[in-house]
Amino acid sequence: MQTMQARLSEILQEAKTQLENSKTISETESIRIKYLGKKGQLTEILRSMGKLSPEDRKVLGQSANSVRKEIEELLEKKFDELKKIEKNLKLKLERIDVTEPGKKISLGTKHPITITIEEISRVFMSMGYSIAEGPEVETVFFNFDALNAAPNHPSRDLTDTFYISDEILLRTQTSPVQARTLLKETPPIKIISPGRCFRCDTPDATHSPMFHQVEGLLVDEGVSMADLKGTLDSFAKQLFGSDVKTKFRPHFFPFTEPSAEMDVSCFKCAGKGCRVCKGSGWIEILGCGMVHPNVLAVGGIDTERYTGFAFGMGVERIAMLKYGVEDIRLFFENDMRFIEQFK
Ligand code: 2NM
Repeated sequence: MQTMQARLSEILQEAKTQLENSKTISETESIRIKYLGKKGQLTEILRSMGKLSPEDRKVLGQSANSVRKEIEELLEKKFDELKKIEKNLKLKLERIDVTEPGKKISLGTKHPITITIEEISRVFMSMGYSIAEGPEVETVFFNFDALNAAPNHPSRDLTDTFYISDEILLRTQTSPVQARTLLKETPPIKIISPGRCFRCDTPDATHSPMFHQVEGLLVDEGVSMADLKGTLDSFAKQLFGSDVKTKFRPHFFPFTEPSAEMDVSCFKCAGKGCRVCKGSGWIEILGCGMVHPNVLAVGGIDTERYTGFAFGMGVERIAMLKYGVEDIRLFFENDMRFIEQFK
């Protein structure tokens, strides 16, 4: 009984000294466990009191409880103190020096393909065309069937088109946007559809499996090939310079009849013949034609009342010609030294 009392004051003294010297929360926690934990020194004493007489148990119990209370209070004080120190340290470490000069925000530049799409779009918007958009993942129906491409048309081949499934593919041109518009709207229709297209091509200087197109469609009463020629000649003059000439050569597309390709006189050498026009004085820039009645009919358009023209051009090709870029792959390497030259 006497020794247990002595042991209690010893424990209190020891705990006090250790807590005074404790410098961290985890160290303090070990002290707590050492004295008050399940197998702690004080806990042991409280447990062993069962063997004492009731009178002794009462006296010792009171002292043991007051020692426990005191240790608990010291622990709480210590934990509070250490938490405050840790918090201050954290605040000090995380302090922001608001007087430091800010980080420079570097502005990006528009991609040359974006610039070219915007230039082409601006010309057609000035003529009253609106911009239509549609999905890059398309149905075989809108990409081919609705555009009068025969089931055996070579462009439908698995080696030319990226199929997702039998019915779903990556659009090979933006004309499905126009097929969708024909179904949705009634004439007069006057739209262009800029956007990304996909074809299975091995990349080289002039081919990329991902590229961009701007296509256009106009449907109204009394639209003729003369309207097509006037529109596209005006477009060429606005994009390449008012002194370029245009010429139309017969061609074939499934979705137009008759179809043509349009050349512009070389804006580099004014038609004399140079590297850009490969000596011919002319540069091919787009395909066009009068919309095939089958295409109008699928779109629910009355082919007795309405006619239309359509055209399509490759954006990369036009950007390469305009900016003198000799390799299409440069557009997609994302090398800022290249991209930044088109500010
Ligand atoms: C071209 C060339 C000629 C074209 C046709 C249509 C539609 F949907 F109206 F039938 N959209 N685009 C077209 C016509 C596209 O690209 C070389």
